[in-house]
Amino acid sequence: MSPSSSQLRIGIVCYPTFGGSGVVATELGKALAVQGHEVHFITYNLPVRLGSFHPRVFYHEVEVSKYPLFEYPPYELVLTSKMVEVAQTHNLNLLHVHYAIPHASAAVNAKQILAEADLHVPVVTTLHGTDITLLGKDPSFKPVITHAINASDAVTTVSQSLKEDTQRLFGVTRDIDVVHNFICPKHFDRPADLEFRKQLSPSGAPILCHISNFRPVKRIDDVVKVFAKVRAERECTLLMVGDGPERGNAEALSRELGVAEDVVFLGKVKNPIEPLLISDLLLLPSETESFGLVALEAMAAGVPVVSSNVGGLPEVNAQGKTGFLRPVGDVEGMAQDCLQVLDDTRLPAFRDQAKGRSQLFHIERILPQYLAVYGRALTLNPA
Ligand code: GMT
Repeated sequence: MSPSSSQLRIGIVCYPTFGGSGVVATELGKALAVQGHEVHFITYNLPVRLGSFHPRVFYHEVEVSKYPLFEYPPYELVLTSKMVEVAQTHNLNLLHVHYAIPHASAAVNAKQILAEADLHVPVVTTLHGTDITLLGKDPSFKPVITHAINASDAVTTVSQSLKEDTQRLFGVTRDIDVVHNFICPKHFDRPADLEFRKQLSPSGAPILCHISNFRPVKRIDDVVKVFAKVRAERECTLLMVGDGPERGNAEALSRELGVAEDVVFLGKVKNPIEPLLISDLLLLPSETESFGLVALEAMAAGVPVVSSNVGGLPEVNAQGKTGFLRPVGDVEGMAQDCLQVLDDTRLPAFRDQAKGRSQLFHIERILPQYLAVYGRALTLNPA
């Protein structure tokens, strides 16, 4: 039986942190294992969403030595060696790497080393966004990212918009498959923690929520400014979930704008579903967003989204149905949109439409698309 038609042994490389790319990679790996494939995560820390034991899932830690000569520890090289070792030991059929730098470039190097030992392991690269839209603008990475994209056996992007950005910024002409990010609806099938909601909003006033890594690209100041305008019109609470470099500024701004009493900074949480289940609206005014996984997660929790209209967000958030979209920085417009969504007579329809649309991104629709990409990469590289 050819590997493309049987159960596969797949190496998955991702960032193990809270970011969307790591979440997508981890949930994909778990879903592949449920289908009977063997999945080997290769990364420097246990992925946050991996959690407890899953049958057919293995974790291989990449440890960089602290040799004093290394002012900059060579993580990419150690990762490459680890991929080679895991591929040889577990007879991997395929490497699926998430994020171009350094994962895709390490993988194409590993593939070459393995080929010298007559082991043919195709590389599937999934581009997630900042690897293209932010790092792609940095000339110091460009040759390496371009090579990694061209030398991969298959490349996927998480939105049509990111595919176009990749072609434009890197002059890439090769085939790229768009495979949208996904949700596992069963994760959302649980009751909201009403005690938690009551603590945040004792009067029952709406809760607006923002979840991110608080990096400049998320425009955290806009979140606070939009909230201040909405708060001037009606009682509400802002729940800020996550942490990062912009948190201090956002805390200061909420004091400056006189809304600090109604803003709760929760910090990092392992899983955003709990705060989403007690929220009425997600605010995502990002500067760029290749997909906006958190917007999809909000929708799956029945929470409408007010977002910017950049990147892949229009592929997720449907104008006037699951929420609204505005140009980056349109704080006034976003505040108006929030008030419309939160209108008691309209909110239930927005909630239903958000949940309904999220089903288009059901893992059961997306997983076969990845398997089709794997199948093609394997056909190009017969063992
Ligand atoms: O948003 C971030 O800064 C994290 C980053 C990541 O690498 O995890 O997110 C990117 O990948 C996500 C998963 O595919 C996408 O949903 C996010 O839109 C994308 N972030 C940006 O494009 C800014």
